[in-house]
Amino acid sequence: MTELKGALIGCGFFAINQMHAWNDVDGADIVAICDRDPGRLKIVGDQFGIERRYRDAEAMFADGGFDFADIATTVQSHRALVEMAARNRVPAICQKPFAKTLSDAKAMVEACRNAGVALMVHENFRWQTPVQAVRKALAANAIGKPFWGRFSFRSGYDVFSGQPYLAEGERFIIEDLGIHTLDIARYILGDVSSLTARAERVNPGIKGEDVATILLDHENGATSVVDVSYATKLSKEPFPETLIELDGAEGTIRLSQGYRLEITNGRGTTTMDVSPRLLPWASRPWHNIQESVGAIQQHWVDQLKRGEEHSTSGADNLKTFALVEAAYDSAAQRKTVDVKAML
Ligand code: NAD
Ligand code: 89V
Repeated sequence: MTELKGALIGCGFFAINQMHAWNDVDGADIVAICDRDPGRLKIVGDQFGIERRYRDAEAMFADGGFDFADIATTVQSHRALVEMAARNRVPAICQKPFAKTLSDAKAMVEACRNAGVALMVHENFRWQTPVQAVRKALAANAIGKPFWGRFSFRSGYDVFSGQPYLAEGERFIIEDLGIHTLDIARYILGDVSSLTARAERVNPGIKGEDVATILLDHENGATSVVDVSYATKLSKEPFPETLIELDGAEGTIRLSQGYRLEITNGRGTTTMDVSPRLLPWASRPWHNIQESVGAIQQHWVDQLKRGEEHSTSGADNLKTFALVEAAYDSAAQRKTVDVKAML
């Protein structure tokens, strides 16, 4: 297989997972890295043996010599860096959240479309092994037509020590974590026509909301609830598991804590262990997320080589990002928001 050459921008907390995963991916290697912080550049460059190091992304694009850019910075720089990739005719992966606003995200999709380059959002949660197992069961018609769902992420895990910026933004859980849960809801039950949300802050030590409950009307007629919390202290901490309940005309699917999948239908009940693999470089409890990073990056390479659209292309992710904006709007105005009108 021809090796694609990649350049990674942003050598922070999460990029370490992406670099490990690039080592595992078939068909691509990282040949250059960039971070404006020299300390981070040295840590990642030394750990992964990357000689080409840049503090300025413009300088890295000017030198070229790579087939794609993997943007792993925080959201503030996403639009500028994606547009830089487009100007240089380089396909790009952009970490979630895609952009600061929906209009920025639309401009980014447009820039890449005009440049004729692929754009994928690193929205990895739909690639988690347990989520894939739920989607597979539904596709195999295990429960007939689904009419109701719940996608739930409730935790008391301290995410702030690894990612201090999460405590500082005006927006927190919907933008950072709910975005994944909303994407899973779309992936499993299809696109959303309207949405109603409530949000609140329980932890006084942070700026943004850490609890949200969102009611989704799916275009296929199903209703679902997305509920997310970082203020939920349980006897057994579930981080970072997304729990899923689906009711269909002919049965039910339950993905419960401990990666246990239960399917009930006319043939009885089957229970499966759908735990993610613990990769050699991974660590619990993050291994579920870490495995999905490898899966989405392999998908990037495979689709790029085939010249086919990615599952979480920029265009697809506009529909997830719109749910985030709609949720904030709905919670602030206490009204139902027409999501289709936003796209
Ligand atoms: P971080 O702050 O630890 O790292 C970001 C790095 O980017 C920093 O080292 C910073 O110096 C660098 N940077 C910022 N702007 C730059 C620019 N213009 N040019 C060069 N370098 C620049 O952040 P993080 O926790 O690693 O998060 C990065 C992104 O990953 C965020 O968007 C976050 O939401 C996302 N994330 C995704 C997942 C997931 O599962 N998909 C999990 C955690 C974080
Ligand atoms: O996946 C993420 O974006 C992370 C976390 C799981 C901690 O919310 O920020």
